[in-house]
Amino acid sequence: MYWEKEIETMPREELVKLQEQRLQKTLEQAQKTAFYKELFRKNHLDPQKIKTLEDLRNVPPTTKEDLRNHFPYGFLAVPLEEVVRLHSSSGTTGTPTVIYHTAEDLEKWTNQVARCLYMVGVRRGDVFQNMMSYGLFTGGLGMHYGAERIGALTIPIGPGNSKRQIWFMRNFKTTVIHIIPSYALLLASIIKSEGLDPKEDLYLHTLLIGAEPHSEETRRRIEESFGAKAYNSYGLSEMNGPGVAFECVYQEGMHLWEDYYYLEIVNPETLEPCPPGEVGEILLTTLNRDATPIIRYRTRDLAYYYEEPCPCGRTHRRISRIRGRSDDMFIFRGVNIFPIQIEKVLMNIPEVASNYRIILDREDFKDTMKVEVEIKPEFFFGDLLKLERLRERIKAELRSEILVTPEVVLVEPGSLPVSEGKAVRVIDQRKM
Ligand code: ADP
Ligand code: K
Repeated sequence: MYWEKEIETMPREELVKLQEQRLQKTLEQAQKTAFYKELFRKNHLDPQKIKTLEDLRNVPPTTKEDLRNHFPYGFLAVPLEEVVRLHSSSGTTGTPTVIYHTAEDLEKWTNQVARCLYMVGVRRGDVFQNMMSYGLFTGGLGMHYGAERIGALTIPIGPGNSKRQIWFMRNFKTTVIHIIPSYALLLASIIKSEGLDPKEDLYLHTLLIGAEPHSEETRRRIEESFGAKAYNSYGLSEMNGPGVAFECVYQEGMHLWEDYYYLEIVNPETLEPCPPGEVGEILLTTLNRDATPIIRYRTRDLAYYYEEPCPCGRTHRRISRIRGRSDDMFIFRGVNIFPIQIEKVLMNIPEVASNYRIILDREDFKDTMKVEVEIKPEFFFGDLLKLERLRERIKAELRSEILVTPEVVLVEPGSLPVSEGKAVRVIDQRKM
């Protein structure tokens, strides 16, 4: 039932000791990076005096902006010859945030993912179809190696092309899939439209769902449609990717692997620690990685942690489902998007007036994005054909920035509501 019993069920006092030991290593590595060397100096911090996790609270948190501003090598702690792979966060263009891995880092990440999969019953003999995108996105390769480590037959099919997915699932008798929750519901409806019953005509026992927020109700619907178990999987590329926290078979919170990360949940305004049960921002410190140490990373993800031990016997603390984000990033079909990316594109197009809004919705289990754009009067009341070309151009430029194609609607100047306070740009009507 455990992949690594000793570590997974380690008494908490020992676990904390292990964390403190590994923190030393992280700080040592951090000192080799341009970014942290400067941060310690500026804040008069002597990393050798940071012994406990309490001391760590004196170190200012690291943000995504920091990672971006110190592109490409500001966070690199090993000689480039030791780096064997890099990954980068999805949905953000311009300067990416890059995470480097040594061979040993990858080995540890593989183990971390294997631990998650084993926990929910994936075994040798399973057929694992990975419907997450391969490439820079960590959901593909990250899960892939973990599944192979367990010995499951792993199919690196990637996302999309539902008919092909279904063909593979039927012909190779797929038992486990890794999938974005919104796509899981869509896939179930496509299976039904092919005249098949996802409960009877497939061989699935487990779905691993992650990369975007979803509710307990969505999970139940997924489980009912497929007649299989669905487990919540949380991760982010800055902290490796999948494998950061994962549900056990009790499906009540996700175990965050504390031998890999130091977990803090803080008030996003004051950065004061939150008590168990109170929602705050997740801050993570890497404890088991050499190439890219990151200290107190502001994930912007909101969740709370459980204090009670889990009946499964694992001692690593559980976090709740992600309740939302403390910034304005939204996640559309698994891709992270900041409204500012859309704004940047629109404001570069001379015909576009100053107001726009983004409407997210869900139709037939499929997420939709509509961008309504006010057009300057001299262009709006002109040639219809020109207007249609303008619409196509806006669509194409948005696509190249955010990597998904929204529906674009051009509207009369002054027709979109203006808010009195902070502009409301994103209207999210998707029920989680
Ligand atoms: P990934 O490549 O794993 O999507 P990214 O760094 O692109 O990693 O995106 C990570 C973000 O995706 C997280 O910070 C979080 O906002 C969101 N996310 C990932 N997994 C989940 C999950 N299980 N529930 C809710 N949100 C999630
Ligand atoms: K994501």
